[in-house]
Amino acid sequence: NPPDNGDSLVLERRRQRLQPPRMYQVVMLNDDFTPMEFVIAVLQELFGKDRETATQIMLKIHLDGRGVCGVYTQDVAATKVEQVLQAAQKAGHPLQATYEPVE
Ligand code: NFA
Repeated sequence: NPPDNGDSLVLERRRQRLQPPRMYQVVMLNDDFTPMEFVIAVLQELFGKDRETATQIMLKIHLDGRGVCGVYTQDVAATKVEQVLQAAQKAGHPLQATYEPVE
């Protein structure tokens, strides 16, 4: 990593032209207690899915144990995970989410 002087901004600009930033997928995990309707609502409200797509993703998570909710830059992915965990905690559900780099 370059030192944090003015040149680092130049190097970052160069990196941005050469390759896009690494992307991260937000992954939601199944559990036995969170209501299906709560998961659908989270997918619609926090991830911008329509009801049909949200239902498909929820069922995928329910059947496979995990599913991708969206793909974002790292800072946005981290914020989405925080928002899911906060909404789940507030509602008293054990819903879990994380994020991981896209291959
Ligand atoms: N498995 C949960 C149920 O049967 C539904 C669920 C789906 C939970 C996706 C978490 C994630 N109520």
